[in-house]
Amino acid sequence: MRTAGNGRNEIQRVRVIDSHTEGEPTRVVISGGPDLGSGTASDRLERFRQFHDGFRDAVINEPRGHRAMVGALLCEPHQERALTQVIFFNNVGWLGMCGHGTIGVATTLAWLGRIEPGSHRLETPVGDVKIVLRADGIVSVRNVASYRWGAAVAVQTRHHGTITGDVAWGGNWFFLVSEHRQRLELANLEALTALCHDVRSSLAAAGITGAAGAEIDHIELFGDPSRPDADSRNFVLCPGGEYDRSPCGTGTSAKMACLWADGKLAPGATWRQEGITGGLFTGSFELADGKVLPTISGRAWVTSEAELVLQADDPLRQGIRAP
Ligand code: PYC
Repeated sequence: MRTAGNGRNEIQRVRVIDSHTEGEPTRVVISGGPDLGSGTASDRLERFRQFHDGFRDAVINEPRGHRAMVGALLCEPHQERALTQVIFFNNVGWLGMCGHGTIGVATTLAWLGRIEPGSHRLETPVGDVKIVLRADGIVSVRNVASYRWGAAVAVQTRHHGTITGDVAWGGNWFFLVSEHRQRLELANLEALTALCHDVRSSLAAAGITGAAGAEIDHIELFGDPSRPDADSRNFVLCPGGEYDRSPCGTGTSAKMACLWADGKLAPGATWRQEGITGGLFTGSFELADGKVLPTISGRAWVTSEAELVLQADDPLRQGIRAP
């Protein structure tokens, strides 16, 4: 960490680049982050979790960030063939993978002149992903293998009756619901958020999980698209209680795994997922070992370059921790 000061008020400076991917913000830490030692991305994530949770709060939460922001910490890769390691984090914890965040990282590295159009490999705590940066700025992400874990799982919720959905992995755990009787519009944000919270807590109370007891911490609702070039529109509630402004890369991966399992989408066919703010991800997949290998494409735009300042005597040096 880069620090400077007079000892009484030591200053930590963290250089970040912010972008949004189809509406959803990513804050890439370029320098000033914690030293997480060496090893794989999951080794480093463990150290991040154990010893540097305050850094996560300082970078993401107010007053330097906001609840919807996703952070990306870049680390030296473990394998020679990889470009970088990336650990994604949010207002309450960590993400296994993040589709919109990966597009944000690629766009940020291109902005810095660190990558050229072409293909690059990134290491994440849940596996390697491949990115292809095109000359027009579109980034494709070949995500980790995705699969449906539970089909038509019914959960008795506290306030919304029985809700049925699929449990699927797309780099994070999702509960995907098509029958929800809600309008998928931002004007209906409060009701959508309340429903998703209810579903999430009801899944946990009922002991419905992903593989190995993993918590299902993303709830994804589907409805008809509003744009003519999309197949579907979604609303995704993220673990920290904020909604994804983008169509959610890992959620779109989970969706394609379910569509394939239902015989509704074939390898190589295109799925165009609209997000709740109107952005679009284009997806397709190949099959490998009975699992879906999704590719998601979208665009990010850099919104700011900044240096965060963390002063030792600032009572909010570590931000306002999410409740
Ligand atoms: O794009 O995968 C995604 C994502 C996960 C949480 C927010 N965005």
